[in-house]
Amino acid sequence: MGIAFHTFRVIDSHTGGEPTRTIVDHALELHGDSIHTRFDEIRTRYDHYRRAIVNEPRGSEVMVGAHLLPPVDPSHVASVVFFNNVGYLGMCGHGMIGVVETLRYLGRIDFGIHTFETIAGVVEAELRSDGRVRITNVSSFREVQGLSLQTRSFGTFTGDIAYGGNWFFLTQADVMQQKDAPKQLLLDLACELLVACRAVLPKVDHVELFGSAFAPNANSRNFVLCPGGMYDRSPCGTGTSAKLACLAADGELDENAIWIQEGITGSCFEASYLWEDRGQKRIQPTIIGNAYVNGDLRVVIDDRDPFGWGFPGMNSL
Ligand code: PYC
Repeated sequence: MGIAFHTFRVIDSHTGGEPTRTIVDHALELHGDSIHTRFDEIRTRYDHYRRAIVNEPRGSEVMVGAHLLPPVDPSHVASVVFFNNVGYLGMCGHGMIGVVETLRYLGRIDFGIHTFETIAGVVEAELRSDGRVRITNVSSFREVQGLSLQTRSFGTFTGDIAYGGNWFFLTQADVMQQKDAPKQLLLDLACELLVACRAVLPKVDHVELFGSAFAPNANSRNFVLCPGGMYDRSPCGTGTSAKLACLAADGELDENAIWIQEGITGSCFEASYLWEDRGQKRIQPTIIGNAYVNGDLRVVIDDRDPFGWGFPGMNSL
């Protein structure tokens, strides 16, 4: 009896320590005439690709995946649909920087400005000659200011809810002042905050804890909990955008001023914003970071393998 194998190519990269695995050559049959209808098709008919590349045993809960697809509107380079161990992301800042570096590695783009369709909107990316990537993210804003949340084990925290391509609850946390605070403690705190926040606003899917920076020149250090229960190793592009929206709304950061956001592993993004609508306090954030390609792999799925398409049934927090 012949054995059937499915194969496709993925390029691995990391951005400030946070991995992105981009599927670069698969042939999904998508018929939708917008990124949203195509996304519905991916979610309902091709979810096994997500599980296969980011879930165990081939992937891990830390990994973010990206479907690199032909653009709906040919003036863009590609459509990109980001996903993780439990579902899909409207946008992903570190992931977009990884996708741009991946396209450079493949020789598919040159230095300069390129645009991409994402579920959250069109994102502009500049591949710079200094090796860094600048992305201009989707419109970002603060929705709720000064929300107090009671956690089960850590007391009450007051913070903001803001959008930066994904939804965040952002708060200062004293424990972030400890350079070596155990990651499990930060995860436990952030998970309790996410549960409390979702009881009020179920659309929030990330939590961002803040403290003072340790990296030279950085303005602040964060710890970002992602929906699948793992933390972002980078300073999180959409989380940094949400932070900028809060700073702008509070008058704490001027248009075009540079904000250096340090992540929990010490890697940094350089960020700034332009007002999109000053009255509505909506901003257009810019994030600069760099990614490195660290794998060029052919995924093999053996039809006999019960976990070839990844472990099913992992749940979001
Ligand atoms: O960089 O935007 C980001 C991100 C979202 C989830 C993980 N990274």
